[in-house]
Amino acid sequence: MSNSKEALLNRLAQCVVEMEDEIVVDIAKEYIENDFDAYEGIAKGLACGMEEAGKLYEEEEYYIPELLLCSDAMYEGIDILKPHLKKDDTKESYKAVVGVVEGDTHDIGKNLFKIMLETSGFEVYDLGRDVAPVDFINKAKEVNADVVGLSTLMTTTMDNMEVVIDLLKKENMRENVVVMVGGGPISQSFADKIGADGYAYEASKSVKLAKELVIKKRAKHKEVV
Ligand code: B12
Repeated sequence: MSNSKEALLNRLAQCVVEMEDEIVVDIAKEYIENDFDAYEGIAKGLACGMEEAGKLYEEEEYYIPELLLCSDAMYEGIDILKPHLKKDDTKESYKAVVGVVEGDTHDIGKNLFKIMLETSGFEVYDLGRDVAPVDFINKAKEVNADVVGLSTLMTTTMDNMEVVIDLLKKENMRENVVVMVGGGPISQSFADKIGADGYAYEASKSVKLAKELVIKKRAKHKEVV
């Protein structure tokens, strides 16, 4: 079989869809041995496979057990690719607090967002899933975070993003942090409505934006001081 980059990316995605948690390790190793970019392997290979698995669930071809096996395969692949991610050697240090909002336990997208931030030079504090609003605030305060990244996959929990933003305002912290939001039901218009700073449809597209927003915020802060 061809081992072009495109072919290997397709096979990484296919392994996730087909729950191949052993073969995915071999393909990921082959991908790295060919000197292909690990970041793309995750974003354009494994993550695409997980998105495809999500579609099969919606079409009732897959059920919960299949989905969990798909995510196992995705994480096996990530374990091989992650050590090969090129770290951004920026001199600036950036800190992000990330988590899935209260009531929601879907964390695959949040985990991808976290990996993308880490490769881009962010120090990431991951609060996990089903996180109470006050926990975001406390952690952001403790580490002096530049970014608070909120994820949710459910329409029933998306309003908890606004609760976090309101709490940041109440604690006089809103001007100091960039709030990024994302996940299935989130859109740019929802992000605008709740007063978030940034939204991205895909985790891989969000990191450049996160950095730009932090740089802008820091510059604004300097002007004020
Ligand atoms: C996998 C999955 C599960 C897994 C979750 C495993 C895990 N550890 O995450 C399991 C099987 C456990 C599960 C459980 C449930 N699920 Co479910 N699940 C899904 C499914 C099929 C795929 C989600 C996924 O992982 N996609 C792949 C990832 C890579 O995509 P993503 O999360 O969207 O992330 C990408 C972007 O959104 C973005 N992103 C994500 N977060 C962030 C954050 C920031 C800051 C940024 C910038 C970007 C970003 O970047 C990511 C990569 O590009 C979706 C349907 C779907 N197609 O989305 C339903 C879905 C989300 N689930 C749903 C439901 C209802 C449930 C349950 C309530 C079912 C039940 N009756 O028990 C429970 C949840 C219980 C709870 N309270 O949390 C519904 C939600 C409906 C709604 N109200 O909106 C959905 C939409 C299915 C449906 N159509 O009914 N689920």
